[in-house]
Amino acid sequence: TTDGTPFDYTDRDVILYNLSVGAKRTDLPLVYEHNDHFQALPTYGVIPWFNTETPWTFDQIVKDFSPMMLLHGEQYLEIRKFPIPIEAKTRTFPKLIDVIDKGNAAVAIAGYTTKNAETGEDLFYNESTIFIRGSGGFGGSSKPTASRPRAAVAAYKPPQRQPDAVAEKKTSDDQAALYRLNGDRNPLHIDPELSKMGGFKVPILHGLCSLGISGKHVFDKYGPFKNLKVRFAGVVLPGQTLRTEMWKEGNTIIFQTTVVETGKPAITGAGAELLEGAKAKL
Ligand code: HDC
Repeated sequence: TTDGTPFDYTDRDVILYNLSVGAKRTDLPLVYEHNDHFQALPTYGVIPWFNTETPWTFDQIVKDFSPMMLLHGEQYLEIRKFPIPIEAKTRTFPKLIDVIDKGNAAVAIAGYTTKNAETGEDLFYNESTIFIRGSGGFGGSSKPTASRPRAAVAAYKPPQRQPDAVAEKKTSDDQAALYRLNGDRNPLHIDPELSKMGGFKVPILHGLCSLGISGKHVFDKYGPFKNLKVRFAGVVLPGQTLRTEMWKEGNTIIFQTTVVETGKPAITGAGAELLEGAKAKL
């Protein structure tokens, strides 16, 4: 609707989110609402837009759409208000940006502006790229046609040198079961029968969970960032270990995330621009 889709959250949602991307009970600013520095991780901004009603459906914009063939391809997040409120009533306004025909697959890109429902000010802006296997060949352009924010399409490439920082997190076997309580109840992440239909032997981890874990690695080392962009380059299974390699180039942290057990990439082409004047320590 033109009024946007409402999403209200409280400190409970913030704590659940922080825990679901790797915060520990000892990270008091992330898990304890009475801590003086209680805060949402910057990547909490990928939560309020998620269940936004759109004036389009995938059936209308691509061929032979099947929900189990849909994968999260890329995500761009911009945090437009600091500090992130620890509770808020929000409304999100969607727009379809581009639909690309990759032959076998279709790629759909949409943008979502999340506003504070009470003040009208922008809180977050997201651009989500969805990769739909088997839905290409509808006669669309094979290259992007829309103009997009610079940081959303930046070609982040790690420099040749060794990473400036590395962090690892072993996900739990129950990681996706926990993460879905943030709002993405896609059965691909919990239901073995349906994930098999999508081509996966076991339910896979949410792309946005890997984004949150990697984003926390960047945050732990370098502090808050004003935007972040990733490509989900390979599937992650709950229980696997994610290793984030980071390079600081000026005000930008370029990073990539690998599945330690297999050596395969999970996140590539990723970067975050740091919030100026912010400090690394919680
Ligand atoms: O990269 C492959 C892959 O498997 N990636 C991992 C996907 C993943 O695990 N995502 C997270 C889990 S799914 C999820 O969380 C769903 C969630 O519940 C719902 C999300 C959103 C809901 C929103 C509601 C509105 C794969 C399969 C994506 C691509 O691999 P290949 O088919 O081998 O492709 P490749 O031959 O490498 O490239 C073909 C063309 O596609 C482009 N491309 C590749 N990976 C891309 C991508 N585009 C966008 N995102 C990606 N991740 C390539 O550039 C190439 O294009 P071109 O031919 O023009 O160079």
